[in-house]
Amino acid sequence: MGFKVAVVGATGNVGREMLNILEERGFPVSEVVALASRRSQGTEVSFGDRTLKVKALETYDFSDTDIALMSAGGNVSKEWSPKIGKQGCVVIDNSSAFRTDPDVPLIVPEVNPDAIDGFSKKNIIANPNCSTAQMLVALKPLHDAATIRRVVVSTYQSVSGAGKEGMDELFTQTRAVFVADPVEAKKFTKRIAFNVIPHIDVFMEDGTTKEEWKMVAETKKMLDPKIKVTATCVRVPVFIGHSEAVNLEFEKPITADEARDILREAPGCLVIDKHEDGGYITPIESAGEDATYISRIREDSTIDNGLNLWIVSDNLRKGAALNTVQIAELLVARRLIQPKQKAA
Ligand code: 11C
Repeated sequence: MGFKVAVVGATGNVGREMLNILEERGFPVSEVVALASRRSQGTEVSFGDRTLKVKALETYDFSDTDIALMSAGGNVSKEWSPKIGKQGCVVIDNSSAFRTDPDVPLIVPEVNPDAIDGFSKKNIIANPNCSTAQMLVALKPLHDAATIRRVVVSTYQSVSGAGKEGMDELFTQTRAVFVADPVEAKKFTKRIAFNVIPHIDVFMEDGTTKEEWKMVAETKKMLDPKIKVTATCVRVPVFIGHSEAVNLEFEKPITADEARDILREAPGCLVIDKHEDGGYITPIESAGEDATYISRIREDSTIDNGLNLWIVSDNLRKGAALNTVQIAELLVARRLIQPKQKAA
């Protein structure tokens, strides 16, 4: 049994990673189609040892395609996902366009797999923001054990979250600093090389940024609407891997040792927490890996039932492409989708 899968936005950071992960995990495909906007038509992308020529999204007929993995930005998704869904192709969308739509499930398979059942209303499933996804992989088992009341999170987000242009800007600015050329900021609002920027996505009316708002709204939708969340999202000069310092207040007592034992058994989590030099994870070690890493697990004695954690993951994988492919795997495992074209 194989599915016809289209990757929309196949030339971007996340689109390329989706193709890698489909191949690496042996997702049952009958055919893989790489799509992007008309101006990328003809570009070549890799799928395992094969080369795919990119086709134009605008002229592609989705009627015999089973699954579309979308990573083409919010505006493209708003226009195309409903049309693709109406053609009977299930869209798994990596943008923020449909995440808060009550008729669109927002899924991290380790967190809320059962919520996928409602997908057929629009044939769209949303993939969360990268910083929320990795945080919830770690928080879900702790919430089940001791009920989280409040989350205070500060993020340290890599430039790849802003796409290839973000990565190019860090590289170019770093080189410019070394050769004493003028440093130009285009993608980011201030210089990112040898700096940090407390601003990701647009500002909201109350002074938070949309990235911070997403962490609140998506946590409530996927984990528990009662949890209070406050976030500060910061861009740092790291190419791949988002890090998060998380302070948690629980309803019930939970020790650091108990949390460590729970997280060691939890799906998708890998605990690296030795109380010695280097006994913790940094983003550079998470790049190219699937796990959500948890380090620096310790009690916070300034509040009742408080814990601190350091959570790191590859934002292009668990934060985006991997989670999208895992959602597709969930659809298949639960027999919620059948290939349109039967094998000959
Ligand atoms: C960043 N988290 O690091 C963003 C990228 O809503 O899917 C993903 C934006 C989103 O810039």
